[in-house]
Amino acid sequence: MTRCNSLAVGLLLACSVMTTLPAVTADHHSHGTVVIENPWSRPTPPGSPMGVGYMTLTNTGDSEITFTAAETPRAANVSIHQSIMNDGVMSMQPLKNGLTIPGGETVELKPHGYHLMLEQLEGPLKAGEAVPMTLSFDGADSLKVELTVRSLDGKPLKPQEKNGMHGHGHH
Ligand SMILES: [Cu+2]
Repeated sequence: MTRCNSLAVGLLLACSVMTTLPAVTADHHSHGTVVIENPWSRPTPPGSPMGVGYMTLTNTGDSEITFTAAETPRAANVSIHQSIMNDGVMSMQPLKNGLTIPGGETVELKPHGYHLMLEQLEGPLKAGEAVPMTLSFDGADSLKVELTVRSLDGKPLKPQEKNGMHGHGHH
């Protein structure tokens, strides 16, 4: 008898929770949350039209989101690319439909994998510089990040190898 009563109470509670939840969480389901870690780039040689962008994206929400686009004042266009190994040759292609990140999952943009392509650079990317970028998503709010331009070998910054510049102070 007591068992029946507690079961009935439990069902009642479950019902009342279920009827109130959708209204409360509607906003959370339509807007996932993305956490960006370690956004970085590489320096580019003078005259090079292309730069790269890497970062780790974590979808902390419970619904799928899609990383659709990125833009920066430092380049005319930014594409999301995928590197593919084909017969020992690395090539890359744009992800036309963006990069989908399931709820709770992390996707890493890194060398030889997914990456951002900064096209038609306004000028060379220099080691130590911060490149502002806006990331756009389907299913989440857009985000502003800054890509740290690392030294070419990815190690902490150190003085560049001098190239024919030893001697007197003037050039
Ligand atoms: Cu690329």
